[in-house]
Formats: sequence, C-alpha cells, structure tokens
Amino acid sequence: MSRELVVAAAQLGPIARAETREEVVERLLVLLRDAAAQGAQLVVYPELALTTFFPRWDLDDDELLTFFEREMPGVATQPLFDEAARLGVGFHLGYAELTPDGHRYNSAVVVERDGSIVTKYRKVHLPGHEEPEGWRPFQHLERKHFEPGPDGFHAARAFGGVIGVALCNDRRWSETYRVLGLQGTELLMIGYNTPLHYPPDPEQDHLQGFHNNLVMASGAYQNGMFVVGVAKAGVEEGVEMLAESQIIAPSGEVVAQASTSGDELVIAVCDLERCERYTRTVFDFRRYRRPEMYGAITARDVPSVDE
Ligand code: CDT
Repeated sequence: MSRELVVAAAQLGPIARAETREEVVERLLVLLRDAAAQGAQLVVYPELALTTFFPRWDLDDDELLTFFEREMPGVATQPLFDEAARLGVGFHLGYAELTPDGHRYNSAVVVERDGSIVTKYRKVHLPGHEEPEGWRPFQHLERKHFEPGPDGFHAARAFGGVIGVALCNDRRWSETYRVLGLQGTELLMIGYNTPLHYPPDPEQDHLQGFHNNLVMASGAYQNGMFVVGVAKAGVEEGVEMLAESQIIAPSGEVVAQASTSGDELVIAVCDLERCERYTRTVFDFRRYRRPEMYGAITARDVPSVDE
C-alpha cells in the first residue's frame, strides 16, 4: 500500500528591499502554476517568502512594519489563496505576522487544497542578536524584530497524512524534529533564509551547505519523516544566501535538490507510508525510547559535571 503526496519545494531567488507584495505574489503564482502542471499537491515556499530578509537591517518602527502582514490572507495574498484553491493545490507560506494586539512573529501558514488554513506556526528558535552590532557586515536582528513563538510545535492532519512546520534556525535543533516526531509527523516543512557568511565564526561559512543537509537529514532519519527544506537564495541586497533546497526521505536520503540559486521548483513523490519503515522498526518510540533518562533536555538548569 502507498500514500503518495507530490510535493514541490518552491525555492525563491532574492527579493529586493523595494519589491512590492504584488510583484512577489506574481512570482509565487508562476511557481504555483508550474508546480500544479507537474502534478504537485503541496507547494512549499520559504521563510519570509513575501519580503526581503529584513532582519539584516536595524529599521525604525515605521519601515519595519511595512514588512509585516496584518491579515492572512490579505489583499495582496488573496490571489495566491484563490489560485491555489482553483488549481486544487495546497501550500506553505512563510511571512512576518503582526497580530491585532501588536505582537510580531516570524510565522508560516499551511493551506489545504480547498483554500482553508490548516495550521499556523510561529518560529520558536530566534537566532542572531537583540541590538545592532556595528562590527558586522550585516545584521541578524530577528531577536529585535520578532518575539519568540509562544505556541510550540504542533502536528496537524492534512494532505492525507500528518504534517508539521518549523522555520529556518529551528532545523538546527534536534528537539524540533523529536517534538513533532512524537506527534506522528510524516512530513515536515522548513523554509529558510541562511546567509553563507556567519560573522561570529567565518570558519563555518564553507560548511553552510553541509550543515544544512546534516541537520535536516538527521532529523528526517531519526524521526522517520520526510523533510522539505526550502531556501530563499541567491545574492539578496548584497548578502549571499544558501540555496540547496531539498526533499529528504525518512531514510535520510536526498530525493530531489535545487541546482540553481533562483526561483526553482524541486519536486518529489513522497510516499508517506515509507515513514513506518522507520517508526515501526529502529525508531519505534513507544518501544525503545527511555524518556525517564532525558530529563536534562527539558530542565532549565542542569548541574555541571563538577557539581
Ligand atoms: N533565518 C534564520 O534563522 N537564519 C539562521 C542564520 C544563522 S544564525 C544567525 C539559520 O539558522 O540559518
């Protein structure tokens, strides 16, 4: 028996600071129609897919808020929702969310093939720094511009399986995959914006692609799930961003990968039944896990080895 879902990772090339929402949505629509023509049932766009990666600047409140969505869908994004429903294709969309009471989150929604929102996720692990640091060639002010997501990781039933969402830096933390794996997640979507240059330790620069695959492939294998990693890539406002969008099977193998750093579809048939090959065998959580041994993972203070 198989349970096949055709998934398209819709990698985006750079988005300019001055690019309008309407212009970006037009690019998203081109990818959506192309994906639908190739049989995709789910199109996964990256993190902050409607704007440039604005945390690279220290912005005043007026300009900062121009990068946020007050509604989802809103006027500019409604055409994407309408066209996806018309085509019978679902999608994942990362965006900056401004709530009615003024909270700012780095968020994503997953929309089913009938146009209904299945789940909304607010990024848990915010990387970078709280205040501008003049020595950096560019900033990474996610910790200034966003609040950490308060809702945690929640799997949802959709697309004939169990899906989960994480965003960018979340993919470097094994807890992300395990918390979702424990809920039975079969397909995890992870949009990312990853500069190739890491100012605190440039020795890591040449390893960005290696680390990207390392964490997502390990997470896929150790939790028996498909992982769809989708980049906003290319040279965006002078900063080179990692491409290498990829779809990874529960075996940890890459089944499809981007070969450019621009707008590109990466498509794979994901048979969600393949997850059980791992979750019923080597990673049968109920049978083999020893949670009573893992208290340090959720304890706030852990005694050091000398205490
Ligand atoms: N967007 C995002 O989370 N990017 C980070 C960059 C490295 S930390 C400054 C990432 O983990 O890819």
